[in-house]
Amino acid sequence: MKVSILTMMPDLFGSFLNGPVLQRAVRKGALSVEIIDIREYAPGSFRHIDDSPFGGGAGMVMRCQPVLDALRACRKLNGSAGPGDPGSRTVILSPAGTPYTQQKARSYAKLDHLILICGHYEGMDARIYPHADEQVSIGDYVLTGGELAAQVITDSVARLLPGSLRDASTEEESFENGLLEYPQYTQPAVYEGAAVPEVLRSGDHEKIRRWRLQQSLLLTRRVRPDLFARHVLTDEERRLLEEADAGGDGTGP
Ligand code: 6GU
Repeated sequence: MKVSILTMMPDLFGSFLNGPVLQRAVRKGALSVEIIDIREYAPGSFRHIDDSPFGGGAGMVMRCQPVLDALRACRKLNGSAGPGDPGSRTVILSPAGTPYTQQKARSYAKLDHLILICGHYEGMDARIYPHADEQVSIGDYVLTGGELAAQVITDSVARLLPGSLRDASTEEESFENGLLEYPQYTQPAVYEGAAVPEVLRSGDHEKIRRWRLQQSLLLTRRVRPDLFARHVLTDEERRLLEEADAGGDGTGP
């Protein structure tokens, strides 16, 4: 797939593009990333891409013309159509967007072309938004611009592409089943008096599976009650929780 990132700050992407997951996906031919400098679409000697808002107020607003000319050029170059095109999606990054989730990452990973538009300043001219499919936010805090959000999204999509990761480990990790991931341990078996749970050294794969699932459930209930409330418990999961609440460790019969 191709990810096109429209930004006024192309320099912020240098080291990001050279990171291991992206490089691996690019080498495997699963991904290409293109950075488009919106400023190159602002004509004239000032090349101003922002202006003061109608109606007054502080700050600057991104102008329609440079953003939309950059978007149209990007679509033409990649053979993508506008909103509603099933193979491509145009996303404006904004703290006022809908929350970004693993589910969205999975749906973006199926696209041929993902276009990310980085917002800046106090926002964009409202006439830009209908040219995109959606607005997305990466969390309830305000960033100076959408560039970090574009990197977050590109990273989370790239690692889902076939061949990006060394092993096929994306199915068991946090969020994929609606739960946080269980705790992991490696050598040594005892570090500064802290021992690895005995069950993990038992070699009993079924016991280990149950213990991990139980730990996932307990962790999610404790630190993410919102996720836990949305999770539909299987019979086994209900049993494992009851057992834990009664003092068991998930390794019983
Ligand atoms: Cl996508 N952009 C900005 N500027 N701030 C954010 C955000 C995006 N998501 C959370 N905060």
